[in-house]
Amino acid sequence: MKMDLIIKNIGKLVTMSGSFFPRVGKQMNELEILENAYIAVVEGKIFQVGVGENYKELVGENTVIDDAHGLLVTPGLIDSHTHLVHGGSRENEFSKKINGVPYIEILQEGGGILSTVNSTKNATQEELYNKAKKSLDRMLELGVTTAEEKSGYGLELETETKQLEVAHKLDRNHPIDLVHTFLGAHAIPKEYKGNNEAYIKILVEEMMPKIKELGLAEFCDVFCEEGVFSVEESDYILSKAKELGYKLKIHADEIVPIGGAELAAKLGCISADHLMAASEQGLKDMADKGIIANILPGTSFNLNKKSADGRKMIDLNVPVSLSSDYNPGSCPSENLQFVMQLGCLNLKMTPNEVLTAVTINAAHAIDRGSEIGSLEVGKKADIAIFDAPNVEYLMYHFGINHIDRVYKEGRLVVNNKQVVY
Ligand code: IZC
Ligand code: ZN
Repeated sequence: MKMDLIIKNIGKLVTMSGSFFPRVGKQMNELEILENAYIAVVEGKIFQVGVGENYKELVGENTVIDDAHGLLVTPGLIDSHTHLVHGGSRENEFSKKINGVPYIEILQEGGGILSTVNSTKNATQEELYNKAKKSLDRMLELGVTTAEEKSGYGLELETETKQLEVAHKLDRNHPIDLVHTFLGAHAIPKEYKGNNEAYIKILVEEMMPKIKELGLAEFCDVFCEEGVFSVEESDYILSKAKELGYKLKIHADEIVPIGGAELAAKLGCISADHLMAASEQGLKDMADKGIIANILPGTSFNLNKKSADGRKMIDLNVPVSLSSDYNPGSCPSENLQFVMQLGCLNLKMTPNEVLTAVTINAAHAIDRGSEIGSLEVGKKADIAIFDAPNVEYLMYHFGINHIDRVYKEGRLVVNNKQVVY
């Protein structure tokens, strides 16, 4: 069999192989790293991974050979928590935030998420598309080849649908693959202030079934937080979502420890996200059930809060993933590499653990563990080539983009740090 593409002369190749389940504990740090390696690709999938000169027999007339010149190669990065599609921005709240006004207080005054709800309602599909496309290009240039994206800036059917439709169109047209999440339970709309019950009724009885019927979202998520949706409300919404066939995610214990982690374990969510304030019991429950802790260190950094205790979670055998949480409020940055650097600097995770958290564990956090997240035979040839000698260097030299080039399903989509698709 002759290949479409062979990447040869790879200095260090992190395969993440052997990851049928999310990695936990020591497995997050113990990685297969091949030296003087190659990857052979046919029809967008990995055909062979090896070392030395064995690739030569796979070279045909039409094989493209890419010489990696000794660089570091990893699976394409996966950003498993973003609020990608939204209108406007919130720099008008920036000085308030710097002066210490809490995130939740800004929301309760009608700003925050509700301000982005207004901007998203007022934006056309085309405006939303162009803005989100710019963000996706940035992500791709940073090595991200798959991302999750959430609705949640409509809080009524028409705008939630508009957001998700834009995301589906981007998924079709942009090299980054998107996984879709319905987050109608992101805030109580201002028309329903003080009347949560009425909004939750519409959400559960009208919006969730319709979004499912239209095939617009695979996951359902809730912002479970004091002053937003309580544990009881989140339990009710997610239980209904499960009955409708959604897979579950939850924004849990970001600010106040109200039992979001415990609820995630009880319901069997695929991931619980944030967890800065999660209780030890909640984390133990998550470890027992194999629920992924999706930590968002960029948000803690931007809100000037202590990060979730990634080190402790790994030590408790909770599978950990890391994501950007890219959104216009608590984390206005698409930079997953910076998040990785914070994973080491603030969460005390090792560079290998961090890389696991943004590849194979992130793939499992969006239920794509059998397709992406590792460089193994039969998986998608989503490949990041870094201008770095080893994994440690990626985290140590912080604040810059280390990507040299990126392949998405065997197609060169970033070259010399710039999109070329
Ligand atoms: O727009 O503030 N935390 N939701 C929950 C967000 C952050 C997004 C936002
Ligand atoms: Zn979020």
